[in-house]
Amino acid sequence: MTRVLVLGGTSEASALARAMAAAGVEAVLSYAGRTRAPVAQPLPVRVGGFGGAGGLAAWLRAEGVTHLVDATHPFAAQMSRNAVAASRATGLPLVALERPVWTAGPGDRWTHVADTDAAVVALPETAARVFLAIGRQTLAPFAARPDNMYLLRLVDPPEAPLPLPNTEVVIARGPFDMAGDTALLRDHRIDVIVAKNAGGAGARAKLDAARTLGLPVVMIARPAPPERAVVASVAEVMRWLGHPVTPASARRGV
Ligand code: 3Y8
Ligand code: NAP
Repeated sequence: MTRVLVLGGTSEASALARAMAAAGVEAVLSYAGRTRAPVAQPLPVRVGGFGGAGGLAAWLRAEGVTHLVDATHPFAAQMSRNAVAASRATGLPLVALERPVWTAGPGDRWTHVADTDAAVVALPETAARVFLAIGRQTLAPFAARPDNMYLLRLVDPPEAPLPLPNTEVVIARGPFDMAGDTALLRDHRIDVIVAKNAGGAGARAKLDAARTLGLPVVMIARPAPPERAVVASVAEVMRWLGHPVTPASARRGV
């Protein structure tokens, strides 16, 4: 009897949850509990950490899980490492659902940097209006440039004071679209965008808007993922689970 744990928190995980529910696969979707009200899901949901790789392995055993799917964000590196360790400890099969990196196209003005600290160094020398589209958890390094105005897009209103003196805050969950992101960049008179190479469609709009407006982008590379089996589509995960998506089920919108 198949029983799947999906480590979620991305639009791909939400799409996988819909396909599993439509196919009647027994599964649980897991969130870290980073946001106040995660998107509702058509599967049972659990929220919060497991207590490291050991806690995850214990949860998998206690819940009789047979398959583990890591559909977390490419920057959720610790969770992905724990999934590999728990898969080894329990002997359970693991596959990662990972979207391809974004690559620059004609007209894109990207500067690739290795991490957030390098992104700070890559900012313009003179004071600028910067769209920091990297969430809330990695803002502190930008306090080294208090002369900049930072536009922040957060999922929930900040509870603690922000580590940056000069900010404009927009509360939005995404996925985002071209019209909205173009207006955002224009309305806030943005000079440069800082983004994580998340991949996927959910946050790509700001890059297309930047190209249209001729704005430079500082693109933070993903942390190196651990060794594990990787697929790039929901259909491949469903096949891996032994529930191939058929044309009929595809018509049902899975
Ligand atoms: C809690 C689940 C869906 C989910 C939507 C995707 C699309 C929008 C792109 C920008 C970039 C950012 C941020 C972002 C994206 C989708 C997707 C994606 C980036 C939710 C979600 C959870 C989180 C956690 C949150 C982080 C933050 C990062 C905002 C739900 C909405 C900036 C990453 O306040 C906090 O602590 C927020 C933390 C981790 C990064 C950070 O360091 O602050 N995501 N995002 C998940 C959990 O609890 O397990 O609330 O419903 C999911 C989504 N985030 O179903 O369509 O790529 O899948 N999320 C980044 O990529 O840079 C926004 O603004 O352009
Ligand atoms: P992380 O740094 O890799 O993980 C830190 C700890 O958070 C993990 O060790 C685990 O705690 C817990 N955790 C993370 N994801 C979890 C999940 N799906 N279910 C249960 N526990 C989870 O993770 P993160 O970067 O903070 O990301 C947290 C969540 O936000 C993930 O669901 C991720 O998919 C989503 N997200 C992240 C980003 C991003 O930019 N980082 C972007 C979009 C969405 P224990 O060790 O206690 O188990």
